[in-house]
This record gives sequence, C-alpha cells and structure tokens, in this order.
Amino acid sequence: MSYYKIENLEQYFKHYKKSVREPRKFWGKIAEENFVWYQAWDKVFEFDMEEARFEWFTNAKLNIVKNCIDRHLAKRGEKTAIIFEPNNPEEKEQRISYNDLYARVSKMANVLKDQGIKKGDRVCIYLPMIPELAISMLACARIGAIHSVIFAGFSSSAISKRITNSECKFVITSDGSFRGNKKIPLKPIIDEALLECESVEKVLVVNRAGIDIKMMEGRDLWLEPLLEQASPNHVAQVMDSEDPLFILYTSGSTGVPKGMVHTTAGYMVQTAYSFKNVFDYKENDIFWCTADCGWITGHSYIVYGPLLNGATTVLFEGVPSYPNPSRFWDIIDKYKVTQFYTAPTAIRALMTEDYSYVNSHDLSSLRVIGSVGEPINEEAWHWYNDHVGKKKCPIVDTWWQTETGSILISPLPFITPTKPTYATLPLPGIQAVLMDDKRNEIEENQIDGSLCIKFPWPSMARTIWGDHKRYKETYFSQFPGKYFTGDGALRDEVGYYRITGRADDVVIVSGHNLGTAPIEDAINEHPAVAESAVVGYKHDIKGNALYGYITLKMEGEYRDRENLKKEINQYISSHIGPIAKLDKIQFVEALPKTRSGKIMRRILRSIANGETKDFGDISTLINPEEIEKIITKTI
Ligand code: 6R9
Repeated sequence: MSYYKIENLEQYFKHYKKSVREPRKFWGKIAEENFVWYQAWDKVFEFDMEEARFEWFTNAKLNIVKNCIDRHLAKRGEKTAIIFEPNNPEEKEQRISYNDLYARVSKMANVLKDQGIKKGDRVCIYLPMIPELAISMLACARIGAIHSVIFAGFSSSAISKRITNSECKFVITSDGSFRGNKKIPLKPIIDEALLECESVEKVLVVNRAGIDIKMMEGRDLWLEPLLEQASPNHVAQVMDSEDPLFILYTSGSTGVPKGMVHTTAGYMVQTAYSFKNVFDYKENDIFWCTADCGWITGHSYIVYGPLLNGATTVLFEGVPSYPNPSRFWDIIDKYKVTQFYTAPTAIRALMTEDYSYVNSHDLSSLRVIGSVGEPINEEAWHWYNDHVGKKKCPIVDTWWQTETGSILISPLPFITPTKPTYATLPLPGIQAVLMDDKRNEIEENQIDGSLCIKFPWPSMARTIWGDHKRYKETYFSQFPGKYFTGDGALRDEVGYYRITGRADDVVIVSGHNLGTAPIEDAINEHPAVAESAVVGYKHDIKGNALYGYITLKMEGEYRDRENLKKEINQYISSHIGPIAKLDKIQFVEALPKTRSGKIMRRILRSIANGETKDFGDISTLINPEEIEKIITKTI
C-alpha cells in the first residue's frame, strides 16, 4: 500500500495513526517510493528536542533538482513545467517545457560554477517574478549552493542586513521590474545595499525592464551573454540529506531577521507530499499559486512542490488589479487553471470590486481553491466559495509557516468536510497540540491555547543561520519538548483547528509577516522621535494594518505633524520597505509602561482597535493616567 496519496477520510485517519505510531515506516516508505536517491539513508530520523537538533534521512545522498526535473524528462520532457504570465497581458506568455527547464537551469548552473560559486556558498536572489527567479533557485540547488531569496519589495538596508547575515558571495538581480503600470528599478537598490556588504564578489544582472543602470566593473555582469555561451547540460551535484538547500528570512521579535535554514531531503519529501494531497494534484492539472517566490509559499508551492510532482505551475509577474480587477479571473480562464491558491488579503480586495469582474469569466476549470498566510474571515470565505469556487470547489485553508516548510494543517479536498475559518485537521505526521499558560496540554474543546507541534516533521527548518541558540530559544523553550508556532488556536468539537492569530509581536499585514520591533527601530532613528510603539489593528482589506504611537523629543521643531508623519513613513520605507509603512500615527505624551519599563502593547492594541472599555489587569502599570490621555488626545 502506498502512503503518498490519501483517497478518502477513512484512509486519512489510517495514515494519520500510522504516521504517529510508526513514523519511520510512514515517512520511510513515502521517501523510498516517490523520489530518486543516489544512496539510501541509514536512519529515517534522529532528533534531540531539547537541543533542537533534527536530522531526516540521515546520510542519504540526492539532488532535489534531479527530482524536480531530470527524472521527469523521459516521460514528460515536452510537458509544460512553467507557464510565465507577464505583468502586461499584451506581452506573450512563455511556456517552459521540462526539457527547456532542464537546459535553462543547466546553463544557469554552469554560469554560476564558471563564475566561482561552489557547494555551500550563499547566493542572494533579488528578482521580480520572472522565470529567471525560479531558474536561479533551481540552478543554486543543482550545484549545491544555498539560495537566499529576498522579496523584491525590500529596501536596500533590509537587503544588506540579510546579505551580511548569511555572507552571500553572489547576488542575482535584474535592472528593474514591472508591477502594474509601474516600472521599478531594482539594480540601484542592490548597489546601495552593497555599499554595506563585504562578502559579495559578483552581481549577475538580468535585463528585464530595459532600464539604464550603472554596471560596476569587475563586479557586475549581464547574465544573457553568459547564458548564451553556457552548456545546456549539467550533472547535478551529489548532496547530503542535511545539506542546506536555502535560507529564507522571516520576521522575529527583535530587529535582526531570522534566517530560517531548510535542508534538502526532508523539505523535498514533505513539500511534494503536501502538494499532492492538499491540492489533490492530478497529471494534467494546471496549478497556480499567486504568491511571490520571495516568500515560503512561493518556494514550496510555485517551485519545489509542483515540479517534484511533474506538474505545470503558473508564475505570474503582475498584480491582481492590473490592467483591471479581472486579471486573476482572466488568467484562470486563459490557462484553464485547475487549482488556485491565494491569500485572504487578495480575496478581500477583489471582493470590493463589482461582481461582474469575476462573474463574467469562465472559471469552470477550477477544482480546488486555497487560502494561505493569515486567517480567512467568514465573509471572505463565503465570497471565495460562492463567486470563485461556485460552491463546487473545496476551499483548502492551509495553515503553515516559513519555519514549517510545508503545509501542516489543512482540509484535504473532497475528503475533509470544510468549515469557514477553520484550517481543520493536521496532515499525517503532524502531532498538533494546544497548550495553556501553565504549559499543560489542553484536552477540552473551544479553549484558546498556544499551538505547538510535539513531534518533528521532515520539512521543519533546522536552525537559524548562524544562531542556533536563538532557534532553540524562540521555538523550543517556551513549551519544553515541543515546537511553539507563535500562533494561538482553538479546536471545535470534532477536533478541527481554528487559528486565532499571533501570540507574539508579529503583525500580518496583507499576508506579510512584519515584526513590530524592527519598525520601531526605524522610527526611532528619526531625530524628532523619542520613543515608539507599533501595534496591529483590524483592517477590512489588509486583515491587519499598523498603528504607531510616538513620543517626540523635538516637538517645537516639527510643528507640521502631517509632514512629520510622512517623514517617519519614509524612514520605515527606506529601512524595511513600503510594506511596513504605518497606516495611522498618533503622537502622544507618554507610552503606558510597566514598572519594569516595558511598554504595555496590549493596551495600545485595544485602543487602536477602538476597544476602550475594559483593559483587564493594569496593576503593573506605572502611569495608568496616560491611557485616558491617549484615548482622548494627540499632541
Ligand atoms: C505560509 C506562511 C506564518 C504565519 C503563521 C500564521 C499565519 C499562515 C494561515 C495563517 C491563519 C492560515 N498563517 N497561514 N493564519 N490561517 N491558513 O504564510 O508563512 O509568512 O512564515 O507566516 O502566518 O500566523 O504563523 P509565513
């Protein structure tokens, strides 16, 4: 019997039990039967929860790209691997077959090697959503270099922090990008970032937007001429199961971003397995995930998961509103997309548009529709179900994280009955638990607790680059012996999970995780600012938006408050990126603080949400009188 595909609910429970009782047999069989290996493993896994050390498929040898491309060539060489849909609908799409993909990835791999990249070197990829982005990721993995993709909306200072942290040797970027009706230069942002980075030896540049840019001699090279000369064949590097595959930065509760490290074999096995089951993938499907490859969703469900299954995956450069709000529906119709995977924030934005945009399109090709990134509210769920899924496509509300590598909690389409706002049941292998404040497991239903996972899974991140101590402390110390997700959740009477939101200082704005600490750091750099506190508040479209409470040290010099607000947002934009800008700014006399000097963000969060009646226990506050002032006035 194969464990790779779950066919019905009874089988789901059977596989789940097997995965808990005999995890070695369960994952061992999946790994053995569905992938190609140069050498088998000694042990399916080994771990030490206390030290946060994990190994999966110990000592096995493989290459993930051989599994994504080479092994499909005999049967699917002419099949389309990637459909590239450009930002401008007038520009022709690209259909890249598995044969073409093999050649293009091999060329890029040869260029990287010829230019001096070796196994284990870090390569930063800062590209828009164009084929070269996926191809660069795969080329790195093919030669054993570790890719670190940085979302192309990040600012130069955010980039230099990340490049410096992982000591990247190369950067792959483009002259610029197209987004809606805008043309955005990217290379100048890299140039600025690199003023601060010593590790970078070369910058390879894709010509995408035809922007006139400066090339630094000895450092910068145009990619096209190098690719033209490169050989279209490349023998994939033999990698160990636990060799790092990529680093991907995620926000934390301090100013230093966490470089989550994913390794080769476990990530491969579980992204492929989850893709197959959560999207009920079948051979001739056309799969479209609207995320950006700069986030984990793009890594796992635009690139690795689909290609590991020999699927056709759509890569879209543009935005849902350009040239008009029917762009998503146009694309679904154009390619006869069968699975559509997007974020609640996109759904909420499209919901506000006229129904005719969505209803005038033929969406009958769709079979499964998915949601990811933040809780999907009931109204958005129903709109998605009624207008996109036409009440016949199950919605898979998939809960997971950069750290988890692949989807952990989700309905299985046509198998698990769905329920609005519930991510429902953990996939086989995922031992989810809810913990109370006293660190006891919550057995009852309908009680909010901290969502933890009490047993390792193959695609979990192995460490934070260069800081294993932080990895251990962040994820394995609050609830000893368990992985703490940072999320709150509750369970209904049948055991379905509903994610209730972050339990830490991370706010999810339009599906992007933003740590409030680095935003506060950026605000505090402004000469007029004494202190700041940033919190999230509910927003109809973005899910959450950011509210900043700021005290000033130079009030007089900054009488023009509107201008000061603009300046503060510019600081945020240049330190982090425009996605982290504040929607609301309130200048206040003082921030509410505890006796130990901590800002009580809980109170500020309530005020930002308009909840000003009951603040609960404020006995530890040293200045409770400030609360009333904050509610009633700004300075
Ligand atoms: C995949 C991804 C992780 C955080 C996570 C949680 C939130 C993701 C969700 C969800 C409710 C869902 N989140 N999926 N909340 N329902 N279906 O988004 O990774 O960017 O690391 O964010 O996103 O709070 O902890 P990442």
